[in-house]
Amino acid sequence: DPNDCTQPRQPLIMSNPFNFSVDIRMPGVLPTSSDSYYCVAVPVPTSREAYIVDFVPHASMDTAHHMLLYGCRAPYSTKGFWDCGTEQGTCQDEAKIMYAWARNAPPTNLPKDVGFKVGGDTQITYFVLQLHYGDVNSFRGMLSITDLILYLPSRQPYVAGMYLMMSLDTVIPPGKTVTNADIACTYLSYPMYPFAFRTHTHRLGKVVSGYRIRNGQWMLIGRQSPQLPQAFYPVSNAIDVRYGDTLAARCVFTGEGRTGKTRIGGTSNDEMCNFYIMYYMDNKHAVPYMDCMDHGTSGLFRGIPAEASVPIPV
Ligand code: IYT
Ligand code: CU
Ligand code: CU
Repeated sequence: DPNDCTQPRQPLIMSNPFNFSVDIRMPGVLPTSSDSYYCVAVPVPTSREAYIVDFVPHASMDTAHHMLLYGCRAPYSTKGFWDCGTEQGTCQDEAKIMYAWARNAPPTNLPKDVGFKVGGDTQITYFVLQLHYGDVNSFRGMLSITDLILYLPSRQPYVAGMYLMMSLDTVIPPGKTVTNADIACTYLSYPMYPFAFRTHTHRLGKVVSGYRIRNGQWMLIGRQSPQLPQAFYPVSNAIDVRYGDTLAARCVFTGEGRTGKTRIGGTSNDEMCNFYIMYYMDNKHAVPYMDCMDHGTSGLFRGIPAEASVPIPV
C-alpha cells in the first residue's frame, strides 16, 4: 500500500543497482591529546565509474573540529582507523581532496547534475576520511560516531573538480607585519565553472583571495579569512574560466609573535598558503584535478585589487 506511512520506505537512491550509498564511519575514539588527526579508509563500492553527488555529514559539533574527504588508490591503512598526524599519513599515493566539513560552517552542496567521478578509470579506489579533533578538553560526555554518507549514482552530465593553488617557497620573517604569498598560472584547459572555494593557512594567515584575470581585469572568485572555519564557501561571482585566462591567489601573513623565520611545512609551527577552487566541467572533457604552484609573470600582482590586503574580522 503506497499510502501506508508506517512502513519504512527504501530511499530512492537504492532502487537502481548502479546507485550506491557509502557510509564512512569513524568509530567513537577518544583522542588523548589535542590536535589529533584520525583517518579511516573505505573502498569505492564498485569498479565501474560512479559519481559522488551528495555528502551528508553527521559529525558531532563538540567532538570534531573539521573533517576532510580524500580519494586515492593507496591509503596508509585499509583496516580500522589510524593516527594520521598533522596533514600527513592519509595516502601513500597522491591524495585528492573532495570535501571539507568544518565546525560552525554551513555545508556546501554540489550543484545539480554535478558529481565527483570515482572508480572506473579514475585513480580513486578508496575514500579516506580524515578527522581533526581540536581541543580534547572541550569534549563533553559520550563521543558519538562521526560519519559521512556519500551517494554514488551513475554518469552525470558534469564532473566536479578541484584546482589547487599552493605556495612552496614562502618565507615569513619574524616580526614583519605583512608578507604576501603570491601564486598565479595561465589556465590552459577546457572551460570550467567555479562554484566553491576554500582557503587554508596555519596560524599566521590573515586573508586569502583568489581571482580570474582576463584582459587585465581582476574578477574575485573568493576571499576569506583562513582563521574562520576552513570549509568550502560559495564563490563570490559565478564566472567561467577559459583557455588563456590567468588564475591568481594571494595569502597575507603576519610574522608577529615569531622569533624565527616561518616556512612552508606540515607542522603547526610552519605555514601553508592554499586556495582551492571547486568547479564543474562538461563530462565530455573532464579534467578533475589541476594545480598551480607558480608565481605568475613579473609585475602581475601590481594589479591586484586592494581588498586582497584587507584583513577579515574573525
Ligand atoms: C604544502 C601544502 O601547501 N600542502 C597543502 C596542499 C596540498 C593538498 C593536497 C598538497 C598536496 C595534496 O595532495 I589534497 I601534495 C595541504 O596539505 N593542505 C591541507 C590538507 O592536507 C588538504 C589543507 O587542509 O588544505
Ligand atoms: Cu580542525
Ligand atoms: Cu596546512
